[in-house]
Amino acid sequence: MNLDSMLVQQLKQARRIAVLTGAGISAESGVPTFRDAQTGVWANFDPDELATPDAFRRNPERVWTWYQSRRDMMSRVRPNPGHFALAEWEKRVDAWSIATQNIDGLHRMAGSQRVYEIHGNIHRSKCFVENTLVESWANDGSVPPRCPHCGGFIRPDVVWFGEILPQQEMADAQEAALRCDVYLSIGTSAIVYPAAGLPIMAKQAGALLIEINPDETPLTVAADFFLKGKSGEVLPALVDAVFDLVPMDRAAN
Ligand code: BJW
Repeated sequence: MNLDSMLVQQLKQARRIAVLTGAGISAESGVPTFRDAQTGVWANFDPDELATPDAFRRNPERVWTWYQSRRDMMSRVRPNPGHFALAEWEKRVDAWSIATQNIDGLHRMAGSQRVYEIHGNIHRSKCFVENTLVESWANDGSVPPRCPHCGGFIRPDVVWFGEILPQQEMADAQEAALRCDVYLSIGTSAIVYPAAGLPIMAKQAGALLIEINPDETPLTVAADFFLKGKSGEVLPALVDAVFDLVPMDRAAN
């Protein structure tokens, strides 16, 4: 892969790196993105019917069942070379964090340590009434299951449209954006806010902004470097170039 030597030099000097990831980084693991015209989740399902608090109030059984099938699918997928490259990069810089919009848990599974899950995690559940995490519940056939504490419905611990993002995770993600030398936006269409504001925040605070995506996004005009391609191919090549690795070195670690 042809990588700009100026870019590689700047990345070699970077001490503080912050990352935003979106569905695209998990695409090569087999998790569908949201806005692909053919295979995207929202090409086949209406977010107003499935991914808002009102949708859950209107039809909790449908929403729970839909998330259950996505949870089953996400339980079977594994990290891809893009996730592993980021985990490798984290070990080699002073300050590093990933703010991910993904709910699949694949960054942690790949070994990344500092991960802010700003849209939640599908493998966790919480009470719709009390908004507290629920670890286990009676298997009495109720769909959705009921909170053992208050009897309210249990829902997936993900962030739906119109909902506030988890405050601590978002505050940490914002701080990382404001303090980094380099900000990487990877595999996101950069249209869902407030996540999409993070790369711009970083750029305005003086960071070098790099975008990795097969397609241009609204962020591309602001990026200092746009690396067109799949993250599972671009990221391993980038890590190899920045740390003078041959692919075997990375695989061996
Ligand atoms: C590859 C690849 C490969 C493919 N390698 N790349 C300001 C302005 C306008 C609107 C708003 C605003 N502030 C708030 C809003 C409303 C709303 C919003 O942003 N709407 C937009 C659609 C306009 N935001 C919210 O409601 C948020 N809450 C909020 O702001 O609260 C405060 C508030 C409340 C009320 C009023 C005002 C303020 C919450 C947003 C929650 C988003 N939830 C979802 C669902 C999560 C659960 C689930 O999975 O079911 O999160 S929606 C969906 O979109 C999911 C994603 O995390 C999110 C972002 O999508 P992502 O990851 O970018 O995926 P795609 O598919 O869009 O893009 C994939 C990219 O990958 C593409 O570019 C491909 O090219 C690329 N790609 N293969 C690398 N191999």
